[in-house]
Amino acid sequence: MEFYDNYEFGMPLKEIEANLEHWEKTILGASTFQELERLKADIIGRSGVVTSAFKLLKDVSVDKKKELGEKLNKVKSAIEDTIAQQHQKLANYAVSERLKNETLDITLPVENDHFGGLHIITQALRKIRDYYSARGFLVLDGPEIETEFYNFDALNIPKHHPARQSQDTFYLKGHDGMLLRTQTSCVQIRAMQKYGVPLRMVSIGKTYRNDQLDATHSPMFHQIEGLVVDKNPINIGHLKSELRKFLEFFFETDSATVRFRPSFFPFTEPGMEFDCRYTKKDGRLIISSDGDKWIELGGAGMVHPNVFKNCGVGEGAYGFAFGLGLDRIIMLKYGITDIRNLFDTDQRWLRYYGTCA
Ligand code: FA5
Repeated sequence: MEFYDNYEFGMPLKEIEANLEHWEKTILGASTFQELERLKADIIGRSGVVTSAFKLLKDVSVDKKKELGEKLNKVKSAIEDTIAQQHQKLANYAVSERLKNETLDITLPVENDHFGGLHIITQALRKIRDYYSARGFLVLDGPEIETEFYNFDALNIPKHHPARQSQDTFYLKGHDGMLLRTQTSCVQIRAMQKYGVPLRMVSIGKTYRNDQLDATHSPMFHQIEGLVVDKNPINIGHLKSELRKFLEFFFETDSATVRFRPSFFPFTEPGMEFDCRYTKKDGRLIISSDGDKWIELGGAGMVHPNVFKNCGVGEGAYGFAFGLGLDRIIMLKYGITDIRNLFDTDQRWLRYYGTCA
């Protein structure tokens, strides 16, 4: 059955194209950011009509795939442009309304005695930096605006990899090959180029992905990257023990159990994801070897030989790398169920988590 006329598996392309004008009109009529976000999610979001149509392309004959893919991409970029246009219009309107109505009486007395403090992300980030620094790791920063070489090529991520598409990566308009880094793994490459082997480093910082904002995903989030390389053999046992020690430190427990599951990252061989045992108590998650459940925490693996080659590290190097989402482990530790809370400015919430003094 042809995708073009296939009504059984969602909205067919013909109907998508016919709907474009209507969608554009609706978008240009959106009067709030929420309405705009909802339209974006419904049309080009993760489960949006257009995204679902893209997924159907895999069942289409090869020669049709190119033609239909191009048509769908045209619709998608028209929708993206219209959303951006309306977003700008709403933003301009909001600013001018605010300026019209805003008056500030600086003679009013201060109503409370709360002063700013460190956000829990900053607190966690500093604690983790201190932990690794005390254990002899270099704590390194890397640029958030990266090149395709450091974010993808040097990490052995091939040109056709889906993560490279603009659906996942924010590219910088007018700056060919420049992007907002999607992972802190690029700092591994910079570090090996600069310091060579042996090397023990971590890097913690902001990363960006074109992900729809929801309870567990944010377009900007933080990652922790670790790398240990040496000329002497290093094996998966070292990796497991390193992760266990870190989890015991971060979750303030003296018994964490780590388990590996095979997974694929182009820059590791073998690659794996790691889980940790836990139990739930009073709505909070307690990491413990006695736990009856497993929670997934991040990705890891032995450094792929191509990565060593791409960094100019000679033969005979061994090493492991790991990566975790900092926001996610903070959420687990404090029982926070929505990542958006981390980026809100609700004073009551911030005070509860010890962020305001
Ligand atoms: C990576 O990014 C790999 N660089 C990790 C790695 C490093 C593997 C070294 C092997 C060796 P992944 O795409 O799975 O892997 O992301 C790692 C973590 O980032 C996830 O487990 C998750 O906790 C977090 N994460 C990913 N996307 C988001 C998002 N949109 N919002 C919040 N956290 C996210």
